[in-house]
Amino acid sequence: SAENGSRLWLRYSTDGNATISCNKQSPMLGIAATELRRAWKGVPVTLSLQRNKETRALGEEGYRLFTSDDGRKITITSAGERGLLYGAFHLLRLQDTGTENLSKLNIKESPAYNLRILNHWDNLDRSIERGYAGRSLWDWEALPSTLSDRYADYARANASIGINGTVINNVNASSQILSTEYLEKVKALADVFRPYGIRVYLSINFASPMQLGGLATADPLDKEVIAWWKNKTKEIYHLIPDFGGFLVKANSEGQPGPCDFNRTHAEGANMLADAVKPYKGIIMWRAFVYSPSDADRAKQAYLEFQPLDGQFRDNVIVQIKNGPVDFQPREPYSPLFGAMPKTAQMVEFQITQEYLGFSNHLVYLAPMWKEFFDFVQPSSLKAMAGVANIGTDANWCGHPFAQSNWYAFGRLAWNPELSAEAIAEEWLKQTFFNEELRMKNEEFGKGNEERLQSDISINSSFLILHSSLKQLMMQSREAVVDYMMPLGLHHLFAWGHHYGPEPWCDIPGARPDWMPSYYHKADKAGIGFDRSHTGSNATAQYPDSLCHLYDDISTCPDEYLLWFHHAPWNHTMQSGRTLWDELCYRYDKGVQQVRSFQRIWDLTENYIDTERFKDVQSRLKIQARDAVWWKDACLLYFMEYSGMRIPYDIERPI
Ligand code: GCW
Repeated sequence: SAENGSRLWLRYSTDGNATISCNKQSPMLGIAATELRRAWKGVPVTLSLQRNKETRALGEEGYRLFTSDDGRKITITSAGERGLLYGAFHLLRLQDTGTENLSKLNIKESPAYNLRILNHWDNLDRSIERGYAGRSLWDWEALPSTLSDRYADYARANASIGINGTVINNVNASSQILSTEYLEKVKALADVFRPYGIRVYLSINFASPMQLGGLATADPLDKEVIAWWKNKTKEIYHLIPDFGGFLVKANSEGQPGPCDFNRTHAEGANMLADAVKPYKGIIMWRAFVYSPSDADRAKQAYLEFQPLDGQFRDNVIVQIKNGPVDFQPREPYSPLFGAMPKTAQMVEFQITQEYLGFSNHLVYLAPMWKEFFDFVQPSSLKAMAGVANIGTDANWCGHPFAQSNWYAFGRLAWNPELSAEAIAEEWLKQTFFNEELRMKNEEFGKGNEERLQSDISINSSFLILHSSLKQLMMQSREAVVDYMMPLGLHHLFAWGHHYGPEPWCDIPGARPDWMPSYYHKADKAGIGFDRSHTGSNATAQYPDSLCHLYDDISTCPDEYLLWFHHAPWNHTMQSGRTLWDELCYRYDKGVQQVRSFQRIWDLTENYIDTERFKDVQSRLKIQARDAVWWKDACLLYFMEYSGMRIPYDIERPI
């Protein structure tokens, strides 16, 4: 059945047997208590809403979770209802992962960010831009009168990992979303999400006053425009009193914005910020801007936004993608982070795998997000947003392992200090190796002692498999970098769909910055984009120490080499190989790794339900074929420039 994937990481059995009490009643506390009643098997638990010094210090969403001295009861206490909800899910997670001594709990938690937000690129016709898991969950036709069960399931899953906001429509926004008809539908969703601690936000089209309001302009300094937004905001808050605010993509990829009226991004953002201010709303203003111009695309967001530092209202947050180009398998971090000390900033990660093999490739993204935090101090950010990978597919995300990316996003937004490995471990235990499977494992063991003894692969058993799967997840991001775009290469994708390789793509008349050759710049002399001082000088946007490191070809780390330099084919790499040979080895390594993932996965057959086993197995086949496709396409193409041979110990192109 579709059961298996649909339960996400919340697979715990429903034979809870403990007494659960709560010192207050509310819809949210009711949810927290019900979760515990259903599944908690242990000493009584009390949910205690309490405002004292300790709970206030932990904040409305923080909590303390502790066992009494005699070990006979557990208390979760918080100053806010959401804290109790998160505490309840925390306790269930501990039970499900079996990682702690439940009789001696003393945990204090509070989130690193107050805003932990999913961005859905969902259109009103239920298509999803860059969505690979079916259609949009939001059934606009049936709303507001009919509510799908999945709305609450979605909210529950988010609450279990601490996500507390959702932007439900695409940043390429239809102004229709602000029509009264649609706002009533949005309200219906907000009402479902509210008891799970989730606020609704909307993406808006900057030209809405014209498109929807019939005004002649959308100039943010125009009186009528200002009044239009004020009225619209009032209408929204009347329907949804805890509405979160707006997300805006302006003057980017053809979207309207303040620059159309010769105003700055700050002027546009501030006008909206003033409209939502009385209701405590916020504006998330995206910095994803670039246009076909002489300036290197990687430099443009910085060039446009950095000079505006200090000009934004305090309820505006500039939302910046992790890298300076666009969600590539590996990018250096965007130098705009840290460059606007007087402006609130947040990071936008992409959970949906637009450039990472869609829902076909197994790629665990937490290592990539952690890499970003190697460069950007978590505390320098105000919030975290993730572009969702969720759709109507029975298993929500397409690939069963893509669920781990939704999970990891939530966990990191709660605590960016968690390691990618710890999160993988938690997720695996809850998703594949919970009680139900432990039992299956024991049963399998019973009649099969002999086989277990003799067959090494079976004998590798449950726990070893668990650690192999964790390794597989941990290696998966580096593998995709290797088979798609190693050594700092980027954007070699085929036109439009961003799935397969097309480094040779050349469409006459098309935007040059949408052509792979703009990025790889392969020629007889070498390959890579010179962003050093001899080229676009993008390196100068980085803080001094990194600027020097990246700018000098002899110190630039291999993984960013072709991002920052046009290197000669025989350039000596850190491994001692020539650039060309290293490129060949990396592509080959990526392919080999995916094959090793297949072998590891095949060992899980006896431990995992057939449905998910087969699903992952067949997707890994696609991934392995795609990896070969990438390797062959890129090496055969670049070989024409390098004029060098593919080393003999590497698999020949097919
Ligand atoms: O990653 C690119 C995508 C577009 C997307 C845009 C953006 C929503 O290819 O589909 O549009 O970025 O982030 O605005």
